[in-house]
Amino acid sequence: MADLPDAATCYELLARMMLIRRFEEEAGRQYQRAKAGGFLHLAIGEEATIVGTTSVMRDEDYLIGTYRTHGHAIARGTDPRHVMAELFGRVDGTSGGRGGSMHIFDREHRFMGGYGIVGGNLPLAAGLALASDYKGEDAVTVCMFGDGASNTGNFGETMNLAALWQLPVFFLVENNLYGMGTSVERHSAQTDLSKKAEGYGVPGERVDGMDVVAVREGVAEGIRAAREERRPTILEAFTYRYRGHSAADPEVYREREEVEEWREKDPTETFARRCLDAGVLGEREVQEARDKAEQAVVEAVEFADASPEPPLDTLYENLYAVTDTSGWYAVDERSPHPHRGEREDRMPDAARELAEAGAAYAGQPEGPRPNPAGRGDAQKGVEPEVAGEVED
Ligand SMILES: Cc1ncc(C[n+]2csc(CCOP(=O)(O)OP(=O)(O)O)c2C)c(N)n1
Ligand SMILES: [Mg+2]
Repeated sequence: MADLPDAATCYELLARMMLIRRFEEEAGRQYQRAKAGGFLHLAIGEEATIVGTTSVMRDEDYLIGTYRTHGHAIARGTDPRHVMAELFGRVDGTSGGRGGSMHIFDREHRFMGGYGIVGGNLPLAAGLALASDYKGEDAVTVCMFGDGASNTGNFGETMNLAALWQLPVFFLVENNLYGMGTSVERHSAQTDLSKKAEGYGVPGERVDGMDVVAVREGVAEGIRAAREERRPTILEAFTYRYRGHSAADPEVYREREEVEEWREKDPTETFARRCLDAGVLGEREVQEARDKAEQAVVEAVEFADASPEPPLDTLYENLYAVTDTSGWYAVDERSPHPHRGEREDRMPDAARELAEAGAAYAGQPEGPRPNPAGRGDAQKGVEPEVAGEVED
């Protein structure tokens, strides 16, 4: 077992883990009260993996995660009040209340999100690392993702480029044994996830993700290799989420006994006990960390509750408009009524129209292809385009 660090560091690790635990419990409670909308994925049980990782990062380093990242942002230094306000959809949230639980983002603390697409953060992590390299910066990007995400195409593509371009990136798989309700044995042919990127040139190790000190040591080495040797590596941390995948999960895929077994390894309680037994922390300090966590979370809820909803007339702010006619611009121009092709009961008509137009065009000379969907005001409906007509 890895040695305990000094008392101040132990206190900090414990206090962070306790804060995240309390925050997550409260987030779950507020969700039940319908204060937070959308989806809610809690990381209760995964605190040692989160805090162990961030505790050895420099301020200049980047962290990028998944949709289970309230704790990651807090561990990185984001004010819990702003995280809670984001869950509540309020203006003082980290994304002005626009992102919600899955899209916590804090550029100041270099926490780069918060992504709902499983595995979607992996190529972005490589991009961040490439940017650091390009600019001659020392920063390392730490990319955290789940066991399920290791099955995505993004995983292989990212590992390949990370190794090929010797990017300053470090990967951490939060292996909580399940991707939603599917166990690792049922979703991954290679169950040793630390080996999964080896063929791409990214070697890996495994670590006890319930032991904050062990995670710290493993991550410190991975970050060092990335920073000093431009050598990306992967660390598989074994952890467990005590709650369901999201707030709505009947948990029929696992036995109560299994959850109980992992509860014995509770990362905050086992670490507190270890610090006490070693005489590194006293009962008073442990209680103080608990009390401070409680206070911070009470304040976070009060703050979030007092923060206003974003005004309705700001609805179209902060959206991308890639060209004149795409994205929000088109939405802005349209009425709220269902448009052609949007009503399910009329889908066959719209589909037939498009198919007929396509069939009519088949075998025609080369040239711009008519697009029936792009003609006129879609609301009023359009006549099917036929062969010979050319888009203007
Ligand atoms: C590309 C994509 N496919 C499927 C989903 C639906 N989905 C949401 S979470 C999840 C499980 C991911 O599991 P894992 O990567 O192990 O992360 P964990 O939830 O355990 O933290 C799936 C399949 C999604 N969000 N994105
Ligand atoms: Mg998982």
